Amino acid sequence: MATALHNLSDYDFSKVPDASNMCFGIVVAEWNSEITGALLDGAVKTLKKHGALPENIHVKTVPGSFELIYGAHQMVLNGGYDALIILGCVVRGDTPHFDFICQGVTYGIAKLNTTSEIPIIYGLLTTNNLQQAKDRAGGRLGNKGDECAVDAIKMAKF
Ligand code: DLZ
Repeated sequence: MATALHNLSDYDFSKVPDASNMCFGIVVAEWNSEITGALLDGAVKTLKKHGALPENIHVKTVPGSFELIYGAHQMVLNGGYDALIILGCVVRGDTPHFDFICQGVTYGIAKLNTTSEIPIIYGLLTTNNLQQAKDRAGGRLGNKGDECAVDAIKMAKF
């Protein structure tokens, strides 16, 4: 969780394994694309910083966060990945829709983690407003995409 005391982009570089022999899949939602685009930029940049080759980072887009489950499942079935990252942003609205999407994606990705042979890193921002999302997508609290990339490398090595 990002807080005033924890920046999502802060980590110990020396504790992250070399990623030059690893292959990553990223599924990114088009909804709130200003935010998810920034998350994607952060994730790709951080994977490359640790040696991942551009040709070993495969990005697929889906319409909204709910489709991240299907997208990740298809990438698992395609095979060839050491880890996957899902990136989405759900902003609370006036109806309970927010809760259903957040719960659905969280449950779906959690289940996929127990049934797949590779780890799937959870990069879903669930915020009360757009400003909270901006703060966590390269803003004052860092970039959730950076955090997901570091976690993907560590879990690929796990
Ligand atoms: C419908 C919807 C709404 C209201 N809000 C968001 C959102 O904030 N973030 C997001 O990624 N997707 C949203 N969606 C779209 C759903 O995730 C999904 O794409 C549609 O319900 C179709 O399955």
